[in-house]
Amino acid sequence: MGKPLNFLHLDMDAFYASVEERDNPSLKGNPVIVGGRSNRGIVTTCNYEARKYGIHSAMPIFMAREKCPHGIFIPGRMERYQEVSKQVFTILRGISNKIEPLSIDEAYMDISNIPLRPEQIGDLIKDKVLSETGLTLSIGVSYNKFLAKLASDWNKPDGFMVITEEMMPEILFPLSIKKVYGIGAKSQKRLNSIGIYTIEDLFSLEEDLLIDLFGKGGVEIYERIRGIDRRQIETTRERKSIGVERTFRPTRDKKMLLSYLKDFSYELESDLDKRDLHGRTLTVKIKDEEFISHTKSRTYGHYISDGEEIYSLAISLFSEMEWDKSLRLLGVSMSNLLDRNMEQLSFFPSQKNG
Ligand code: TTP
Ligand code: MG
Repeated sequence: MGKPLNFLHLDMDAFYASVEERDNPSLKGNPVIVGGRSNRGIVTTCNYEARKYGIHSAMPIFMAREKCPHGIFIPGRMERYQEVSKQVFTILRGISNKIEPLSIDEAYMDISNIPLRPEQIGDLIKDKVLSETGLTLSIGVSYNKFLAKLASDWNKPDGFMVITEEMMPEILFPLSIKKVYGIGAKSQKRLNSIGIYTIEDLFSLEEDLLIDLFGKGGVEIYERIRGIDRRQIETTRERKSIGVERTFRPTRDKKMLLSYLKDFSYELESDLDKRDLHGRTLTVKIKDEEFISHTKSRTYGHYISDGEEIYSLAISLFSEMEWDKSLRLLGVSMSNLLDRNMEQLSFFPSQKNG
């Protein structure tokens, strides 16, 4: 039988570009590139039409223009993508609330309690997302996280792939080593230089050699390509806090600091939205130029997730903090979290503790 196929990973296809096409159907069929406002910027993403010209994320815009002069270049509307992401996550949560969001367009779903075959679950998710948002996504199902994520990337766009224990490890052999999480561009080069290009090549390396090359990460790589991955899906309920913080050049300019605080508050709102959480305790953290940290927290009588409200509460916490040196870090976080769907009835009658 093989191990149960409890892990589903899904990822929206050419997400920002697809949202642009959906909102403006006249773009359909054209290469659409989303990215920087000027030629100096970089490509955030592009649709599959544009990928035919060799354009990809992180490529400089001027280069993309060279490759595809008739492409349609769009600066991008982050707020809109957040909004659509929220819509997608709401649909997903209607199917199962055992969800671990990974990014704006990507999540794991624990499907162990859904009494349907993986193909049926895949169709259900795809149909619902397509009918409610007009967007397509790709899905991978397997017996662990690593393989589910690899599977969702198998036949994008609108892909669906199942990797069972019986298919392992041979199914992975032809893939490039860059498909292995933890092998970035640099490591890829280093491995290429010793003649390792595919997962099959990688498979022939001893664990000790991988440890020499990648440190502790080497063990992970050794295990992953053999189908060993013990990570569980961490649904939002187990999270203790969620926050946004960033380091910057030391400054004591209050206006600037408040504008950071504002940005972080809205980012926190969107992170909470994505995970369908709200919280009762807000914390503001600062670190001064001498690396001394301070935090200030307050617990409120109601649950909060609205960016405007977070911002105004964060301002009062911040103004109560004492700091006389320049600050190099600012952060806001929410704890005492609660799943907003805690009471919501499950979509599937036989789903237990779902
Ligand atoms: P991805 O899922 O990596 O890319 P994608 O959805 O555009 O395309 P694919 O079909 O291959 O999944 O990223 C999701 C969104 O995140 C993407 O639409 C834009 C954004 N993004 C960045 O902002 N910077 C980046 O470097 C990448 C890769 C994506
Ligand atoms: Mg995507």
